[in-house]
Amino acid sequence: CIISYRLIQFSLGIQRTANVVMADSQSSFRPALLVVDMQEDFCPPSGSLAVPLGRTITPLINTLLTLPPRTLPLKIATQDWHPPNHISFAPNHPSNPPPFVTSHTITNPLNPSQSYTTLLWPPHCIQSTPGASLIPELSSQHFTHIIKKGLDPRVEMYSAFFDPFPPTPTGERVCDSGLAKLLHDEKVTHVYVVGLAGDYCVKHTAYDATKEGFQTVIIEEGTKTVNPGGWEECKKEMESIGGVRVVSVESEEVQ
Ligand code: VGL
Ligand code: ZN
Repeated sequence: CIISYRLIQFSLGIQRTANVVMADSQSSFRPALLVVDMQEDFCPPSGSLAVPLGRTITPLINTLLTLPPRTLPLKIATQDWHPPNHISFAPNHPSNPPPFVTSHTITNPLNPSQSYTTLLWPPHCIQSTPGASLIPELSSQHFTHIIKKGLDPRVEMYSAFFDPFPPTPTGERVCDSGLAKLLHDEKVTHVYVVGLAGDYCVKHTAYDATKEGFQTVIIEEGTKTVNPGGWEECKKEMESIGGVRVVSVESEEVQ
């Protein structure tokens, strides 16, 4: 089909980028694929926080996962991995009616003067439950690393890198998944992000990837959003404010 044809073109684009950039001794190209939160609870039909059409991106992700290590050396899965008392779960705030509609203020455990208001969600991806497992149709045998996120009950963690609060002056953070260190240690230059959900965890993961200095690309057909109507706006924000490139494998090759 046209999508898989374009995807192969896209993959060849990654290879071509590698060849071109490596020929230029000034720079290098070492890509990593981040597959964000492809978990049962984020997928229809039975996920507690199912993203519309969430399962349908799996074939495209599996095609990327079968690229050989010399083309794509790092293939990293992330898993939202919450304790039952996590702050983002609506029922943990009984004064609020569930879910989505209500918001809650989260305060920085390391600096009580910092706080922000955010959404609450149905309980999802509770550690070691079936809902937290990666969906079985994902070719998980190809992952080189699996990173867990959202373990601290006190803070939200959409990004696979860090909680949303800035580090303290001494560099302390509430949560650090170790992903930044892994990518820096591996001398990664480019990060390709796919998975769920485009308007939450994929977006915040991509923002942190750019802040960490990686050339960051979201593959549009490799993600789905909680709010499909907001995707065009979301893309504009990510590109203009976040420095993230959003590419469509249907219409564009990596260059
Ligand atoms: C996510 C809401 C809550 C996500 C995680 O993976 O996008 N969304 N927790
Ligand atoms: Zn979550």
